[in-house]
Amino acid sequence: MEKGNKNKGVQLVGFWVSPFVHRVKWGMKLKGIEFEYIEEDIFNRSPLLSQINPVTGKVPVLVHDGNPLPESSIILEYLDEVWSHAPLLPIDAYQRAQARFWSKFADQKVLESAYLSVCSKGEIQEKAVKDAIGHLETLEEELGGRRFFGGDTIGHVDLMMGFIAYMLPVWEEVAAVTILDALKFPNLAAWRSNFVDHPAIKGDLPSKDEVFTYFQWRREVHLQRI
Ligand SMILES: N[C@@H](CCC(=O)N[C@@H](CS)C(=O)NCC(=O)O)C(=O)O
Repeated sequence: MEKGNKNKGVQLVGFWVSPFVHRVKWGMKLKGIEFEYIEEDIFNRSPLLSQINPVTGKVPVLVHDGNPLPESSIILEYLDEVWSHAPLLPIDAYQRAQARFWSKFADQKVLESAYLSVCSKGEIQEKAVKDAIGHLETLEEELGGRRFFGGDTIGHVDLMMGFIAYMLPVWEEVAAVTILDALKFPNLAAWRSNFVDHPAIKGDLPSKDEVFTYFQWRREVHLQRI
């Protein structure tokens, strides 16, 4: 391994439709980090994944210089520390802490309720949709008229929210619900266009038809278990 070249020995183990994996891919593209992508079958875990992420067995896992690191938000922070150019998190400590707060909000509140609306029906689905809309109201206010949550450029919070831009519309279609109504959420609707039109994002989105088919199947599997 060549010393001093941070781009040597960078691998990302992922799954094509995972919103968590896309966050990391986009972060690496924004920073211009070269990496080898290794597709994993999450339904039939490979010995490699069991070896590099024995604790949760989930993707993404970044492998840098032979060192594995799971968890999308932690990987994004690691990218910022090792490849400090084009920072994803603000430099100011308070703003950085604020960004971490919103990233956690995206992960724990928005994503969970939005995904539950895909995997449920009846009252549970109604509540999930209501919760997701409530969380978007909070985000709409937080974003205001800014281009991105990161200001003029895509940052950590935008990457963590990225699923809203490209996956939520498909989830809404699969579940026959409306969560991000562009008339009700003009700031988020503008952000969504800015995000998906960004060169680092645009070229790295799975096809809508394939995403639709995948989540339609996921929905059926979940509904059969209820
Ligand atoms: N909190 C994790 C979530 C990762 C996650 O849930 N990954 C899914 C793919 S979308 C996975 O690997 N699932 C396989 C499993 O649960 O065994 C992160 O942000 O990286």
